Amino acid sequence: MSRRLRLLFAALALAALLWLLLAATERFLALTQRFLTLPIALQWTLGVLLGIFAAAGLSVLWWFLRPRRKRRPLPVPDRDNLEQRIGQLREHGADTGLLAAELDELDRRRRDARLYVAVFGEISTGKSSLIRALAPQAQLASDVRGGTTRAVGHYDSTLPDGRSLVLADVPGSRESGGEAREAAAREEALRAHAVIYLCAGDLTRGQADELHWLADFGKPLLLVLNKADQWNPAEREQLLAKLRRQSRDMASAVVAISAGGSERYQRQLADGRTESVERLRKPAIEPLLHALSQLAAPGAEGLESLRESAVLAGLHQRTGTLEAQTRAEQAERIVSKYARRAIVGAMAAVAPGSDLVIQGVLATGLTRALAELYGVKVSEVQIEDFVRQAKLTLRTGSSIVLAVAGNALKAFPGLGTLGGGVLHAFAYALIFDSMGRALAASLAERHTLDQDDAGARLRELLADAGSGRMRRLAALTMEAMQERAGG
Ligand SMILES: Nc1nc2c(ncn2[C@@H]2O[C@H](COP(=O)(O)OP(=O)(O)OP(=O)(O)O)[C@@H](O)[C@H]2O)c(=O)[nH]1
Ligand SMILES: [Mg+2]
Repeated sequence: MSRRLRLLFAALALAALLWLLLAATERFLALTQRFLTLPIALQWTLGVLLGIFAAAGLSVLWWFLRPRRKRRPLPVPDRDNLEQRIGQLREHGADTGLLAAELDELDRRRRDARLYVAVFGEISTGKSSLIRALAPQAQLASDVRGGTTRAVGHYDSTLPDGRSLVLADVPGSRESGGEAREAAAREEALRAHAVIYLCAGDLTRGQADELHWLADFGKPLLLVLNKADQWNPAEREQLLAKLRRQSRDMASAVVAISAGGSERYQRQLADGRTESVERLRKPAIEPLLHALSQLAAPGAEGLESLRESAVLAGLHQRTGTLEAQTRAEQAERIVSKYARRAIVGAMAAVAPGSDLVIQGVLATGLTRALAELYGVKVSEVQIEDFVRQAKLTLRTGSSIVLAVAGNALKAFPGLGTLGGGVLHAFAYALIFDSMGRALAASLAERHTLDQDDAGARLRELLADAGSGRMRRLAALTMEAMQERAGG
């Protein structure tokens, strides 16, 4: 758009605005005049109503613009309840060693009463270098290559105010393929009383997420910009201001430091040759020491309850994951058991070429067993409905199931040697496996027997001929048929 045209539009908009303003003023004056002519009683009523209206408007505005309260940490589970859940998992054969060890470590550190501070951040932000600056006697590896620190290490350090700390050096996060090390780093961060979050520039999306994650657990945090030597003072201030905005309500202080690290330079030798030398950069960490003193002021005991809450909240999540995994494994065993029974039933009752019909008793038993596993209450009517629906689905999907089974027979020649009826046997393995998996997934996600959801999953699974799945079902069919022949 040309400049002239833009000017014209601006002038027109201004004129329209002025006209609106005039009209509004005129209207306001006219209304005031009419208001004054009203009887006193009516003036009061109208005045009060207008007052209420204005107050309501203002409070809505305040609600939108009010300063946001501090982030609320995740709810903390009750320890007894957590121990009970872990005990139940153990009874079901789950490996709860790590969860129990976490609880032991929680108690050990409480008795120990030392102040733990974890240095956390992405790979190569200078965590190990910072610990070397804070604990000069410590032996730590650091390197330009990311992923230098492979395991959590603890180092004793003393602050200038005489307070002693245990610093935890952890593997850097967000290393590709380093998921297990990252999980170890996160667990250590939750175990510490406070966390120094190290970055070396403004926060990426992933780093901001990490910071939020720590803050959600109620961790006392310092956000520290390392490698400050790489920026000039103006850039550094700009970065710090941005980091303060990004970490509002989360970090109790944001400071810039230079942890040191090493640098290479070329040295001129007397004979004219040059050689490359590595030397340690001098650390400059005063602002951090100051912030750390303030953060550590309440001492290990003062920060213990926050630490305990964070560890328990972390354990609650890990227990939940293990519960889901254990239930999924149990569901798998149930599904296999019923699929096997369906195969055996098919061999006994189905003549080759006859239609596929879901064996009602088995389907009902499968549904009931899975509902019980997922703690979902289902009535007989609901189960009957589900089985009826599954039968209908199968009636229209029979040809697909038989086609999938036929292909499996070609893909696994071993199946063919089992003789007549194997096509139907495999079809029933596929049907019960699909029904069980559809139900289990739906129950796990919805916590109720949702016919539509389970039905949709069933239709999808009946047609799923993934090679891993086919191999598993072929093995199951073979096993069941051989067992039947043998026994
Ligand atoms: N310029 C500069 N470089 C630094 C500073 N601190 C550390 N470095 C360099 O950054 C690189 C990584 O340092 P490390 O201490 O290994 O970093 P880290 O966070 O422990 O790395 P991982 O253990 O791999 O996650 C090394 O090359 C250090 O020399 C600093 O203050 N300034
Ligand atoms: Mg390191």
